[in-house]
Order: sequence, then structure tokens, then C-alpha cells
Amino acid sequence: MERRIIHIDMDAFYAQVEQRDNPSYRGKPVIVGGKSASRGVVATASYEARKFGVHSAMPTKQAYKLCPDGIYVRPRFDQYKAVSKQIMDIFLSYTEIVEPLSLDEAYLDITHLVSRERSAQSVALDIQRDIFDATRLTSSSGVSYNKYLAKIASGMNKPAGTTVIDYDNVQDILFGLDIGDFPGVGRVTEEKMKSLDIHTGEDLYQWSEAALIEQFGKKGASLHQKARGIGTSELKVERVRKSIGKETTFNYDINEDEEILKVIEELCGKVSARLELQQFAGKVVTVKMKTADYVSHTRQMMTNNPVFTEDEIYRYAYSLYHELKDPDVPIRLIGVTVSQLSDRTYRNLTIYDFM
Ligand code: DCP
Ligand code: MG
Repeated sequence: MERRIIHIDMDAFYAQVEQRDNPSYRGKPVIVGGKSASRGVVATASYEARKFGVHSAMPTKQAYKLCPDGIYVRPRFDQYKAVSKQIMDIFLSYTEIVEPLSLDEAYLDITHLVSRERSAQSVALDIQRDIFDATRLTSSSGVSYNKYLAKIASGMNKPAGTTVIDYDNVQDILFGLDIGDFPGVGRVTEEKMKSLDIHTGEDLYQWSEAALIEQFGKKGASLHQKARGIGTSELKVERVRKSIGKETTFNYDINEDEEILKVIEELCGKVSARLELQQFAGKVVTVKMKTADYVSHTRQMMTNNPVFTEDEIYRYAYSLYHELKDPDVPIRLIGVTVSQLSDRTYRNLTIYDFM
């Protein structure tokens, strides 16, 4: 199935945080710079400052010349990290497949959220709105069927833009792209490209794979593909994902087995659906309950084979429930978790997750 990848990147990140926290900076050229004003470099500049030609990695001294009336401030990394945590949490509320690239940007694989009723673009807009609601900061997003196209897309309509690259516009966009704007083309490759008279995606497209490999080695093959919109690399998620679980808190204490088991069955269905989406199976099933006095009780069981269907999970959850439940004590919360996950198709791969 075709993937839907979103790349999200905050707009003028450090500068926007400074403008948010210092209302007098808003609408003005703000330059966030390193240590010493005379010897440091620019970390980033607000869009107002960019009009003067100021940009990231420029010596602050040079920025002063271009924009003498700018507001020059030191970075406050703790603030940026706190915002970064907020946005990463928002990403994870949409999908477990998140690859952060830096404090202010990440790839998200949201293939499983897309349906006839919900486009990838609308998911991107939802995420941008959630970010704004939580942080009062704008971001831009790119939507496509692979990572590097999503990244190109997110840069196309900054600030606060949402751009989709699809089969109908991909070749036009790539043809018009400066060679230095291809993800993976760094300074050195860019210089070499230009010496070979390759300035745009269209120039690159004319080159055969063999000729590119001759000039750039392995990277040449990947560039040949990139010029054609081809990219299959997976997202690199950071931490081992340990479990998939769902729980329900009741509005009142309940004690009826039948009623509780119905909820357990629903939870097993949700956990199973999640395992299905990610193509995982798990070897341990856990049931958790909180009694009316908010005391938690859990019990778990190792399965014979990794489970993922609702029926299998329910079979274990059912007996765990009966082991845990005191017939005289009503409960407040019930949860079902499947852990010790493995990938169903590639069983010896580790399952990674962020956070
Ligand atoms: N950064 C830095 N030094 C650089 C580039 C970036 O310290 N050479 C920091 C400051 C940026 C943040 O990383 O605010 C994010 O980098 P981006 O490349 O995403 O740039 P911005 O978010 O500032 O601007 P844009 O709107 O172009 O994404
Ligand atoms: Mg950014």
C-alpha cells in the first residue's frame, strides 16, 4: 500500500519562540545568535529579519551589517526543548511511527489514519492546529508518499503552509528544484554537481544512473532515484516500543461481570486493531483494574504464541480478569495491554518507537 508521510517543521523556530514570549518582538526582525555578539553565528532569524538577507549559520557580525536595527537575542535552549517535547507528544498522539530530525522537525508515517473520509492533508492540518493550540506557534507541513518528498513539500509554503506532493505534480516540482535543495545534497555534492553543470532537478534527471554512480558512487544511484520521485526509506523511530494497551475509566463503579467483560472485549478489539495496523504481535497479555478506592491491580500471562487477534487476546484477558476480580469489590478502571512485541512479518526485527 502507498505510504502517507508527513514532514512537519516549525517556522523560524527559535525566533518564533522569542517573539511569542516577548510581545514587543512581534512583527520585528529578531535574530537569535550564539555566544558573543561580535563573534557568534546566527542560529535563526525571524521572517522579518530574513527580508534583510539574514539567515542561519551567518556570522552575527555580517547580520549586524545587513540588519543594524534588528533585535539580537541569545538562545534559550530550555524553552526550545520544552516546546519540542510538546510537539513530539502531539505527533505521538497521531502515530507511533515518528522520526524526529531535530528539535523542531519530524517525519510521521500516518498511512493508517488515511481513509476515504480523511485525507493525509487534513491530518497534517489537524496536527498543525494542535501544535498551535498547545504552543501558539506556527509550523509548516509537507505531505507525500515518501520521506524526502514530504520534506521538500514542507519547505515550499513556509510559514504556516501545508503542501502536498503527489504523482501529478512531483516531476514538475523536482524539475524546478535547485540541486542544493535536494535532501541529501550537502555543500560538497552541490559544488560538484554545479561543476558538472547540474543546477536543477531537471538537469539531474538527464543523467543516467551509471554516469551518476561513476561521479558520486553509491550516492549516485540514490540521486538518480530522487530525481524521479522514488524513495522507499523507512522512518527511523528511536526507542523500543514495549507495549500496546488501552484502558477505560468508568463514570461510576461497576461490578457486573457481564458489563465489564463487554468492555474488556472492546478493549481487546482496539488493541488488536492497533497491533494489526503496525503488524505487531505480542507474547504477554496484561489486565489491569483499579478498584473504587483507586488501587491498581494487574495480572499478566505469557502466551504460547505471539497474539494479535481480538479473540486470542480476549481469551487470555478473560481468564486474567477472573483471577483478578473480587466479586464483592466494584471497579473504576479496566485496561488490557499486549507486550513483548515482535513484528509479524519480520519476526527478528526489533520494533522501535519514540519516547
Ligand atoms: N538552527 C541552528 N543553526 C543552524 C540551523 C538551525 O541553531 N545552522 C536552529 C535554529 C532554528 C532551529 O534550529 O530555529 C530549526 O532549524 P530550521 O532549519 O528548521 O530553521 P527555522 O525553524 O529557524 O526556520 P524555517 O522556518 O526555515 O524552518
Ligand atoms: Mg524550522
